[in-house]
Amino acid sequence: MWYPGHISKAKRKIKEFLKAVDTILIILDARAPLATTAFERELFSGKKVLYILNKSDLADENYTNLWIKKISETSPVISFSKDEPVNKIKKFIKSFSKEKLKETRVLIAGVPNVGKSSIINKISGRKLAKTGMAPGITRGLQWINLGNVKLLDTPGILYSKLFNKDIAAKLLLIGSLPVESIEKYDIITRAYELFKDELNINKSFEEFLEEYGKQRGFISKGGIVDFERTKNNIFKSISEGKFGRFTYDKEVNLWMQK
Ligand SMILES: Nc1nc2c(ncn2[C@@H]2O[C@H](COP(=O)(O)OP(=O)(O)OP(=O)(O)O)[C@@H](O)[C@H]2O)c(=O)[nH]1
Ligand SMILES: [Mg+2]
Repeated sequence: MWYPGHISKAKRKIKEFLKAVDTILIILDARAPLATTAFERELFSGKKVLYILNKSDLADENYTNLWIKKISETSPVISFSKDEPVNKIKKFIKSFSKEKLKETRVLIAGVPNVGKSSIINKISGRKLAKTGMAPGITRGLQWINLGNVKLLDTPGILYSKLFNKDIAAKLLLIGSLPVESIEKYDIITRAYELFKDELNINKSFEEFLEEYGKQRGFISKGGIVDFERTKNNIFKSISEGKFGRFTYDKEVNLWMQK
């Protein structure tokens, strides 16, 4: 499974910086609030933890509301998307800072590609952190000053081994695992199953690939569909919401506050 070296380095760095932070802002993807907790949240035990269900523009609104209700039983949480006014996050962070006048240091954590750096940029009103469509964009830790709030952007982290096929499939569907890195075909087919259930598609993965590849003109030299290119394009498009708004984690009762 995809686990580039910068992730283990990032975990070591996060541990080092923990002493210097008061609050952890965990960014989850609203489409998969459970799968996007697939990292060592125990790193943050003893700290004040806030949650943001991000990319809510790509999730099913009814489920987002259910998730907010569930998570708020144990932790402060809001939903967010890049088109919403950033004041929502600023107010949220400030309402949990210990003393209004003192400096608050907030570490932003989450799996790859959930929008951590985009949030930092929105809050600061400047493009201070690099963002991008692929997971693994942020490589080092970076402090961003916002008056008396200091924010620490961190690279996306993940468990080093993802044993659970469903979790891996959901992370693929939301773009937290690069499709090119998935070698296990059963993860791809599981992801397709989850996706096909949302759209009520009645085709096998092979049929779907064939048809989509032809439509898009992804044809190799011999005149046959380029399955690799088609597959990569499909999963990228799904993760960017081009097929619609879906929530893959539906069982809110599985939420457990660690
Ligand atoms: N639709 C949608 N896309 C978003 C939102 N927030 C961020 N994105 C997009 O998601 C992609 C990843 O954003 P980043 O901010 O780089 O994510 P990150 O969590 O910092 O990623 P890593 O540094 O790789 O861990 C970019 O293409 C963003 O434009 C959102 O609310 N809605
Ligand atoms: Mg980043």
